[in-house]
Amino acid sequence: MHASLDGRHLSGAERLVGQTASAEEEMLSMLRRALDHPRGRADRINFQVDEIPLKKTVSGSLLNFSGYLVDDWKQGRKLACQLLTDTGVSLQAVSRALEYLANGAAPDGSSMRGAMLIDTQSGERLEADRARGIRVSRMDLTTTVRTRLQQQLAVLNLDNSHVVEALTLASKVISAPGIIAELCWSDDPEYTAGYVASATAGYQRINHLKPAGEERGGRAFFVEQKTEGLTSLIQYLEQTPFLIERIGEVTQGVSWLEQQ
Ligand code: WAQ
Ligand code: MG
Repeated sequence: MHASLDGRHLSGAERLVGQTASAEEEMLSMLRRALDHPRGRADRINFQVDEIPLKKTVSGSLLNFSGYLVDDWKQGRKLACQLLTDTGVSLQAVSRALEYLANGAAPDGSSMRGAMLIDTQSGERLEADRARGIRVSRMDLTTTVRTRLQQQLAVLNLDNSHVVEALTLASKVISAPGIIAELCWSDDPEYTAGYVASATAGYQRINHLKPAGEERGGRAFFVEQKTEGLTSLIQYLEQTPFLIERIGEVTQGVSWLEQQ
């Protein structure tokens, strides 16, 4: 589902469902979501429905979820830098990614619609279109995993759609061959949280990665460049259905004490 208001993107959502009845139900709830959006009532709502053969669907697992609490976004970015370099991404690549995201990674200085693809060593940007970027799509949680995850997040007071969707997206991204880590923060002006994700450390939430009121947000996927090229990686991220059938651990945030 994609909803807009006055020609501007308002809300989007997607589901992988097993039966016609569930598709109907999900479409209704997406319709309501678009009409009751906190930023206004959508004046255009598009639905697209694709049949997906079960044998083409990859079965996935949720990343483990943990978090750090920092006092402000400057600390948050230092922490993100540390977590990313811990995964083997070069300092140069991290610095570049942070700078692009902070300044708006699209050519006009706004947020991109999708993600940057960044070489883990050189920090070079590899995505062909710097306004669109890479759009990760076709991922979802089974109903059982969704319910369980929401219960676990509710205990931490974190059961909101930002967290559930970001954890789902990051779980697909990190499952992709060649991707070492992801950095993300929201483009929602009042939502200051973001995360660093990797296969080894899981989804590490950071409560502040930007100042409140800031509209620029985005995502950077750090990729190890292999000779086989990026076409199949991009195809996987954008097209391959990924259904998360196994839950990860969910643990409470700890405060981060800067060591310098
Ligand atoms: N694929 C790739 N990039 C995307 C996608 C996608 N499907 N959707 C959004 N982006 C990019 C785009 O540049 C957006 O501007 C940016 O990511 C942020 O998107 O509390 O809310 O949907 O643990 O605003 C993370 C923290 C919240 C959640 C992320 O992202 C938590 C968030 P948003
Ligand atoms: Mg947003």
